[in-house]
Amino acid sequence: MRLLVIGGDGYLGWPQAMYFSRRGYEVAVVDNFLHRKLDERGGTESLIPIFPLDVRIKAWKEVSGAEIEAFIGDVTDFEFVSEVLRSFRPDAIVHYGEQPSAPFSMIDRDHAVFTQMNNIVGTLNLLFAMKEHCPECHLVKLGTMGEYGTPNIDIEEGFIEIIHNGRKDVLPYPKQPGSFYHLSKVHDSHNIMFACRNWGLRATDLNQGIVYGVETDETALDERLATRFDYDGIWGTVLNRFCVQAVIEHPLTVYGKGGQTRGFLDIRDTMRCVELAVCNPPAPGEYRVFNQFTEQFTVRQLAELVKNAAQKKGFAVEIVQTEDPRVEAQTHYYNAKHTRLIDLGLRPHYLSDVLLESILDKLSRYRHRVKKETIPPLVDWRSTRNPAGYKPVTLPLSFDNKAR
Ligand code: USQ
Repeated sequence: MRLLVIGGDGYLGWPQAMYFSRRGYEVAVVDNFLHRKLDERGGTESLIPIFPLDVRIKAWKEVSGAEIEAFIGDVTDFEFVSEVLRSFRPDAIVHYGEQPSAPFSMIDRDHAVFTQMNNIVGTLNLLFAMKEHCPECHLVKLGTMGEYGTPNIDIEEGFIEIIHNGRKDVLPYPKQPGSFYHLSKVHDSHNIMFACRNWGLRATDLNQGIVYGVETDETALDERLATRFDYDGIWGTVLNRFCVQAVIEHPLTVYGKGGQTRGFLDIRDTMRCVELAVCNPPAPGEYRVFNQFTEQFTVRQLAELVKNAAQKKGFAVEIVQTEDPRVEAQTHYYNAKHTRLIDLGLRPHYLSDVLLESILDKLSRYRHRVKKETIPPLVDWRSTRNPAGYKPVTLPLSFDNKAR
């Protein structure tokens, strides 16, 4: 099977490409190095050193004997996407290639516009290119649990049955996202659903929760295969941030009351969930949604778990309640369904003390690389002013097309 991973240089995309390659798929990756570029511009950096894509691909060949092809370019460029699909002819496309950060999208107008243009135009181009060059191909698109927000009722997997004035229908679940980034994923979902209905394309929208973890079976094979690990106030997600904070004995930054509840999953389960989606494609014309997470936690629960694991390792860790920079419910009802991937065969890796301790062990080897000044959350959801001199972004960013 020919599989294209868009965003194949990223935190999830790179391990996903190796995961499929190891299992006999013919894999190609697409990337424009957006995250590496934005790191350079913003002074952020992966905690774990990451090697240039060409070095990664060579190392993978050495270690596994398998080839991964690379297409360097931007999916907001329609000619480029068309050419990739025309020449590679994928059976499935795994689309990770978007700007992934909510705080980034809330910096100011520039960053909101950049996020939505980059994400929505990229996905729309892909849909048109699929229609033209590979209409049978299965699109597996990374969406987010954040599309739903935090409603005061159970969250279903994509659709909800509604009875209104005596009539019944199954309709898309209401979307109440909490940032311009999460909104970009909502808009993508609508465009993908429309393309399936209108053109008979097939797609799986994976509404993924917050991923944590440093290692997969493949990244662990060689240090040149490591994936990125972000911990700063823009790119780092909550549990990964807490783990890095713990190993430098920085107080754990719980925003507000810490009752914010979200779905979480281990990075190794992301790999498997995407494989399950790819191996069980929907029918032509079908648009389906899987809620991709394995457990729910509040932010405070996570802070307590990290604190306990860190204390066992001898780190002196405190939890501080800082002012919440986001506009979000700090305590709320949350019960999201997530059975469809389990039904397909997912066996989750649940969060445990042992796992947390092994993550802390690994991270502590790199703690000298932490840039403490990047940890505080500087982006204020209530303000439309760029708070800390983040450089303006415009599309398209100019990229040198080297596999750096
Ligand atoms: N939070 C803290 N302290 C921190 C960082 C975050 O209390 O130091 C809180 C936030 O206020 C929020 C929650 O933790 O309530 C989650 O924040 P996050 O930064 O870990 O995650 P989020 O911004 O929602 O976005 C991340 C990924 C995104 C993905 C999404 C899945 O960046 O790409 O789509 O998780 S989900 O959250 O399910 O929508």
